[in-house]
Amino acid sequence: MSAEIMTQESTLTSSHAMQLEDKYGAHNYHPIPVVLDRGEGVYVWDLEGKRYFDFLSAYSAVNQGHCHPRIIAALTEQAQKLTLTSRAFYNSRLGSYEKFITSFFGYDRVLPMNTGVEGGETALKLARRWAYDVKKVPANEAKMVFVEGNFWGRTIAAISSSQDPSSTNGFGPFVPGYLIVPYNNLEAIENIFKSEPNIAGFMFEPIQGEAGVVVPDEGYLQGIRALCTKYNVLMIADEVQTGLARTGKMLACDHENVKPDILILGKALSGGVLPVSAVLANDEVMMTIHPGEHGSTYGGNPLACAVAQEALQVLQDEKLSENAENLGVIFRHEMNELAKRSSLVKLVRGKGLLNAVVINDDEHSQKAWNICVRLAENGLLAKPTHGNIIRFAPPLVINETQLRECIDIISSTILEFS
Ligand code: IF1
Repeated sequence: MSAEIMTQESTLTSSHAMQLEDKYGAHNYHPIPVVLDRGEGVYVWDLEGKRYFDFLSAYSAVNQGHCHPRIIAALTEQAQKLTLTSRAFYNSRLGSYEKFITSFFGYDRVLPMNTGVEGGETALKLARRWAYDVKKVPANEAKMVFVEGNFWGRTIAAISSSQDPSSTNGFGPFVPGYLIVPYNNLEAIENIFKSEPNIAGFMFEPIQGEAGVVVPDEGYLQGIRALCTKYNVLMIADEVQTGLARTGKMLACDHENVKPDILILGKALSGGVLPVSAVLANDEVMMTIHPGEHGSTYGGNPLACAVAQEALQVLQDEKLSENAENLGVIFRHEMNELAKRSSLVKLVRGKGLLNAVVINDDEHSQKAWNICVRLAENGLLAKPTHGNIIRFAPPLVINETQLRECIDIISSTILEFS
């Protein structure tokens, strides 16, 4: 690195870093004005050395905590040996990783990809191909059912199922063959399954993340499972955000003991170290795709395999589901106590350590944003979704002492605005 750049790197200030992003980067985000430079466990530090509790966890991608030593060790060891071969050849990590992850979640096979939305696209292609080859749906007639309020990424196929103008405006035309039903409504699902014979799959989030941590009624997941089985429709669980111990179980579907036909994982599958996603299914579905019909340059690369296997092992070894379950109960209880003292707290909802506080204000008001800016000043990072909903999702390695310190920060900050 040249002396000039080294000098620049060592004296870079947050305001300069923000100016650089503003001047040279696309304006496809509106970040909270904090420039993060280092992360360890539940903490991140900005360029001036100020420490924060991370209560967003990169949208549940660092469930194991920032820069987990075991995951970093797996990364650095593999990175010095072999990082990428493409799937034109076998590699020494993929088969053992595939055996590990299919056993871990109880499926016959896995199709390794990179991002969560690639996982969703893969599930969509698998469902359609299964519909034509197994369910015998007429060519190009396969339908997919999604739910209102869904979010599974930013590609054209993903936003084609969205009703959110900020996701869809100016990006049409959209993918055909999609049907939309209300979330948390089993009757609506049965009605559409009865009326439409060519449905390939029903894709849903067990808890809707981006919609604002929307938790469905008890029994919703079992109801979906029963209806998908009854009407021969693939149950496709998008656990990119809810999976991997976040909601207090290894998978959110585990809360109702249901097993989807296609499981989509991402985010924390790599512990926040590099993009890794995976689609799991049994042979009847997975073997409908043949050589050369799907994949990606990086899908199943040896570096991703090494990291993902260690990231999963860490979740299990450190009992992060149990920790999320136990600390989530404390968090929601204390937020409900806060609601008794502040009319700003309209509603508290979530499972495990995926929680949200609905601020009692118009969705378009700046209040939730201003609370998050103030939280940052008070040493805790969070960001609103859909205007007035603040998501609180710390790394699952957080301990009770740290959680209670964060509860104090959140409570005192919200009371400042009350
Ligand atoms: C951004 C939101 C969260 C997801 C679920 C698939 C994906 C996501 C349930 C796609 C991704 C990310 C996208 C990220 C911010 C974040 C997000 F606010 F955008 F909506 F978490 F709620 N399924 N969610 O939540 O995974 O392709 O991104 O790896 O776009 O800024 P991806």
